[in-house]
Amino acid sequence: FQNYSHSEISRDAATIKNSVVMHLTATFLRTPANMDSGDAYLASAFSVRDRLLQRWNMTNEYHDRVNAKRVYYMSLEFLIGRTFDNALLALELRNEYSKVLGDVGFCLEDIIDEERDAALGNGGLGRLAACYVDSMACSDYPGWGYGLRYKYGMFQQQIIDGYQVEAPDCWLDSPNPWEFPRPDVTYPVKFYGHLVRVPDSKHRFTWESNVVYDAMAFDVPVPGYGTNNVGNIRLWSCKTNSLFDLNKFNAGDYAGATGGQVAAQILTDVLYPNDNTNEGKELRLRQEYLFCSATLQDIIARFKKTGKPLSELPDLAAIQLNDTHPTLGIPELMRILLDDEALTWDEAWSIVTRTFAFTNHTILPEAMEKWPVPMMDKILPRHMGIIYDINLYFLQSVEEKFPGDRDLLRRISIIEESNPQQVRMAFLACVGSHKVNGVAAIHSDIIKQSIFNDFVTVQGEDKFINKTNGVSPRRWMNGCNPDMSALITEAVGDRTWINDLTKVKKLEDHVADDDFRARWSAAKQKNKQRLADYILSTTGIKISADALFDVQVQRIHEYKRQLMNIFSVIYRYHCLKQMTPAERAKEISRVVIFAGKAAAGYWVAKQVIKLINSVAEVINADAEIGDVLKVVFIPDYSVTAAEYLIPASDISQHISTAGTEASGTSNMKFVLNGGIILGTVDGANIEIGEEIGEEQIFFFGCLAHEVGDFRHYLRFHQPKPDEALQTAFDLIQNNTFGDGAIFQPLIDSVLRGGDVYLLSVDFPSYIQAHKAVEDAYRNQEEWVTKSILSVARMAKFSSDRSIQEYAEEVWNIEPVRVTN
Ligand code: 26V
Repeated sequence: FQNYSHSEISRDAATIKNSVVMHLTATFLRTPANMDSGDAYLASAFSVRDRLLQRWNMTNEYHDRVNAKRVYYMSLEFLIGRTFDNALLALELRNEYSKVLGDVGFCLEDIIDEERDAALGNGGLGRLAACYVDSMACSDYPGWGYGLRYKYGMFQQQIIDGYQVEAPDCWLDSPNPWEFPRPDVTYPVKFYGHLVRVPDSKHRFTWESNVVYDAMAFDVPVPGYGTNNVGNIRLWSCKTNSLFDLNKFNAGDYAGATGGQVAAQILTDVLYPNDNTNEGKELRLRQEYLFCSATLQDIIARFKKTGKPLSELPDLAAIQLNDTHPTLGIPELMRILLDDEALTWDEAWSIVTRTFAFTNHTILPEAMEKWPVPMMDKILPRHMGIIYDINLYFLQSVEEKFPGDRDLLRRISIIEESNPQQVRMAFLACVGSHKVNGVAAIHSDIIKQSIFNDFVTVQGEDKFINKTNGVSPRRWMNGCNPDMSALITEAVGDRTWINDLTKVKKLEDHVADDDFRARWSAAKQKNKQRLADYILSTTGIKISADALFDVQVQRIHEYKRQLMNIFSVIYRYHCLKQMTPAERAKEISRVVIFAGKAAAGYWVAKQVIKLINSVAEVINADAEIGDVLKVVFIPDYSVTAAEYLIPASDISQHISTAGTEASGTSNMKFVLNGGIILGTVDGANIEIGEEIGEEQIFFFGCLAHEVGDFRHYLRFHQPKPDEALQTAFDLIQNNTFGDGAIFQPLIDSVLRGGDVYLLSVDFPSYIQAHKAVEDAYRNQEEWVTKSILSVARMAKFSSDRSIQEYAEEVWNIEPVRVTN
């Protein structure tokens, strides 16, 4: 193997064909004569992965050789979606594979459709992680994602009788071409047990326990577009071999012998599908620790290969915590440095705080992670001790700066003095990190004024920064919207905009070009027809692609206010019914599209889904209304469904109560695909408005700083719904959409529950905003102008920009161009 080199596999049709046939016959024991489209997908995917593997080896070898500083993005969620098409585009082999597959009678689109989503995430936070590793790969940053390989990802949503029903996501039932098992990369992870102090040491313990699990690595390649760089997401799976009980087996107790295996597997069996609520389940804590321990052991093992002293770890590794879920990485690194490496506390703490940084993604109180001290102490006795010490030294430093302020110490302590005591994970993450960031400007301001207010006082303002989210132009423009992308390529002159989105500015030069505008509209129209077909095939509902497509797709949550949206649909239905046929004929036809999952235990959210489906059923069957108004709930929202939906929207709704949506990322995706936002002054909507200009966005509703007063007022006063909202309530209550009683709790959440999300406050301006949208849509010429100008001004929202900011201001890493 002396002359082994990474020379590229040839890209001609014959080579591609040979490699597909080789995999078909040798990997899957099929022949060209008996293959179906599933076989064709697998064989093609494996042949593409050969190429990725080659670049992947080259990347890692190169980074090792030059001792590149790496960033590790630790996240319990990676919402990846499909990989095949993404990889074909990255390798610029899409046309070649299309031709080769076409020659044997397959259509590439159908083959692509054979792949199942990797849905290892709930929503925004998990998808952001996937966009960020994509950007690292494309921008040549040496970066890895670390996560868990759940056997069951995000549940599949079925709609039965209008209700959500959950089914398991068995995504690993068929072979997964996009993962490489690494049995050689396996680490033991301990739980429970007891501590023995190492004699004559202050901070050094031996942790003894018989409960040891093995975490084994699976690597998922992240193809970089326009570069040899291939990133990696390393996912841990709980392995079971060491738990096989030979004594029981020899005694004939076969089931008992593998009992340990069953218990071990559970740790990585299932993704917690609970977006934004912390349940405090013991299994979740064990899952988080398995993840953190395996990841930190792996990072240290890689660092040690450099032969450098551990004091230099922060020079070669940066670790980003994606929310508090991986926060145990902080005490875990302390444990390794103190107990295994025998460093002093101060040495260890300096290394830890220079290595970690932390991103906060929500301020909803119910999402804040807290763990009962007794639970933590039982499962992770060593870490509990380390957390106590971290807290002790931290509080001592606070006391030194602000002597005698007992209330400050109580407020800022990592340990909450409740019964039982709780570990506040956000505070632990903050104390153990050198930078803390929010995900949009407004959100980063809010966290400084609320949850981290005392920390700003104690640790200084500079530690708290903003990194506005972004999304990958590869998947969310070039991949999902080929026709619009071709127009951008034409305007820019080449395809470089895909890795440098500042170039879309060039579109402004074409905004007055009639031919260009016509093709821009035609691209949108084609996407709308594609979505109409998709809706017909998934729901049986026939819609007209000539209607205005009004889309709200995201997790179902009270703060996102899908309820306000459906109330407005009901009001609109009422208005249409009052009109004469001649009047109705003058109205803008509209299709209101919803999709999204509710957490399995979130009853109110599930009732909202039922209400949407009940309203849809009545309106869609009303012959008098016809195409003027249609309502669709698309089941089982996913990354792949989003790739159909987003390019097809005319307007999309991002209507959270001001101050509650940290950023939102689909808002960026819709506008990047020429859609217009109807939204509140919240999250990244605000910055999108600043970039594209207020004429290009429809804002409504109260402002974040007004929310407190309204809520306070509504705690003591019944809300007064305006006529429109009252009309919607009346229609529901007089059984227009089936038994109104089942929806009374939703109405009561407004009328009797304090209207926490301020539906009654924002409804009048919401209805006004809808009118403004319709008026604007009537003028199609102006609408197209808005659409083109919006895309032209959206460069800021590429995740490449976000990642560059993190790299320069948080991680202190530089791009490394991988060469042979
Ligand atoms: C919390 C928990 C609690 C424990 C169980 C599992 C679980 C999963 C997720 C969460 C909180 C997720 C917070 C979140 O997803 N935030 C969203 O992050 C997006 C990316 O920054 C942002 O665009 C959204 O506005 C924000 O809601």
